[in-house]
Amino acid sequence: QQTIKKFNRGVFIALEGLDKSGKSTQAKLLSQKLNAKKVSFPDRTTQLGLIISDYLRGNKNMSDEVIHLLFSANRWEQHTSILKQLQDGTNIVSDRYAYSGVAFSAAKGLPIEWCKAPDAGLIQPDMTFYLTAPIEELSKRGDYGKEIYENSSFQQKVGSFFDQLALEENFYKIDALKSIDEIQAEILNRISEKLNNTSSLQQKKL
Ligand code: T5A
Ligand code: NA
Repeated sequence: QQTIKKFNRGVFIALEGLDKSGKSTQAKLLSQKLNAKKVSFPDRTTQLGLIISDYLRGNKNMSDEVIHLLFSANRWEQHTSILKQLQDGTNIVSDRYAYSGVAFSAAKGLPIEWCKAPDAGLIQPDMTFYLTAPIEELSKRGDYGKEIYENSSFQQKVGSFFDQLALEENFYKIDALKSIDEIQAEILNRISEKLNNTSSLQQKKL
């Protein structure tokens, strides 16, 4: 927190990765450590979020294009609020963000540039942590398989698109098989390392 106070706005951290890689677990811990506001995508509390949730549970059919645009719109719904909080000096931790949108829809066969387009203009996270591990290991975790995307062959494809996106700057790959505490410590170390070496935070857009 000491390190973060030197900036004129809050820090924006995103957690990304395969299903059951531990994003929500880490997002919760991290938001406590950074005294940050936690946001989650999909945000299932809005009207759009409820439709998305129905789709994920297999209760509603939609074309790949339509669900992709809804996921993006569901991020835009929160954008003004995220921007405002960052400007007010609040740190934000996001449990998934636009990279999930791209990786999941690209894995269905939609062109990657098409997938990125509706998120263009959203604020870019200062750091994105990508939790990854072999699908066979993650699929042993609690509740796996309840939603439509949670099958191994699809998750493999999603993983290969995440690997591609993770080559972008400010992405940090994390071994999701480490213990919860080890992962948390690694994330916190990376954050202090980066912020100690940064004099001002640029506000970049996707
Ligand atoms: N999606 C999402 C899109 O297609 N497009 C988009 O634009 C977006 C935003 C729902 C789906 O939507 C897709 C991606 C998803 O398929 P969701 O609501 O984030 O996304 O899904 P959830 O089911 O909530 O979350 P995940 O399934 O991805 O799980 P998490 O958050 O990665 O994992 P978590 O923390 O809940 O942990 C899972 C289990 O593992 C244990 C936990 O205790 C829990 O039981 N665990 C560990 N076990 C051992 N070692 C560790 N280090 C562990 N960390 C956690
Ligand atoms: Na989650």
